[in-house]
Amino acid sequence: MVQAARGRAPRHTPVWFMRQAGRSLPEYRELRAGTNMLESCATPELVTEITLQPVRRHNVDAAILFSDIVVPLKAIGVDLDIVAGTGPVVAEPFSTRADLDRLPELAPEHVPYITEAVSSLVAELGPTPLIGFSGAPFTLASYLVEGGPSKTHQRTKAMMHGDPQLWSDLCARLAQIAQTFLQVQIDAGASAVQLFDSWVGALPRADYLRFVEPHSRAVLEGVGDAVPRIHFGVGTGELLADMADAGADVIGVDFRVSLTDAVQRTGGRFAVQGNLDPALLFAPWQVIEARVTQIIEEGRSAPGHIVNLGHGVLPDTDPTVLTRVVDLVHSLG
Ligand code: 1CP
Repeated sequence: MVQAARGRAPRHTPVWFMRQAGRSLPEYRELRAGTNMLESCATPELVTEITLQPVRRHNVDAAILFSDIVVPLKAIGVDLDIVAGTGPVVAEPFSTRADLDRLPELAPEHVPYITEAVSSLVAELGPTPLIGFSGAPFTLASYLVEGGPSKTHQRTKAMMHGDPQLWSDLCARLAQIAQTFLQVQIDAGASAVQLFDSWVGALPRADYLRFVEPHSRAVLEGVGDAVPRIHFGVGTGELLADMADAGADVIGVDFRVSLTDAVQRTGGRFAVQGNLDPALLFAPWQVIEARVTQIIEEGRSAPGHIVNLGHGVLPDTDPTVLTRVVDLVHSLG
């Protein structure tokens, strides 16, 4: 996985799945029963076991730390919870300059359980790389400003355009938090990192360049190139070149853009990750097989290709299908 991310030719095309740990696995549901999500994320033994489950079961080529993008926000004292079936919910959404006072800088001491979980995982995983991650400033800001998941991002866009200085100061603080959160995971032994700007596809390109790119760049350039950096968003076909240029080594591609187009749009200079539609895992096997084969073919035009979904595993996915996809990718060489 790391070889592919660096644009070198690995022995075989690597594969892992966003949200590979989680509700699609019965062993996860069993382990999580009775423990709330944020509590689980702060318990290194649970994090370690949940992170390892999909590696054991599917034989994927990378583990991703079991955590959440709001974990560092909770760690610095933001009053938020992860509500089952909804996602992150912020008790008092951010709207004014005074709210910045509720967002102190993140220090490694705020997240000792992350250092502990990553260190224990690196020891357990042996040669399998561990991917660390963080939410990107825009996606984190969206949860803080909207107060929870949003389809329209209306309050976020209103702040961005209505008070650009406040927006910029908020994102600069979130960039510090994201960079530190990634650095903690790198320092503890993560082999790669992924910056999730899941919802930034909601923006037109001009707004991305003006209001978001400088902050995401600060995060990616801030962590440097000690480990490969994957930059991912959903619905970002129009932003791929800019997201790649923001300081990524690998560009995450959702399922709306073909890998051929993604490679062309990023000038053939970046490794790509993706782009199987998670919903397609519910289709007959022949359909999945044909699509995976095509994605691997198209990925050969990039300097490196990591097979993944275009977004996270859907909760009611049959996990045996995921294992079959891994076997197929490995058999295709
Ligand atoms: O296996 C893995 O991929 C590691 C675990 C992981 C990751 C990478 C979780 C566990 N969350 C995340 C990142 C994350 N969290 C993202 C970026 C990835 C993406 O786009 O999917 C985002 C947007 C969130 C926010 C979030 N947390 C949501 C989405 C809500 C929305 O806005 O639509 C949800 C549902 C959560 C809760 C969550 N995070 C993770 C799990 C297993 C769960 C479900 C917890 C539960 O309810 O029991």
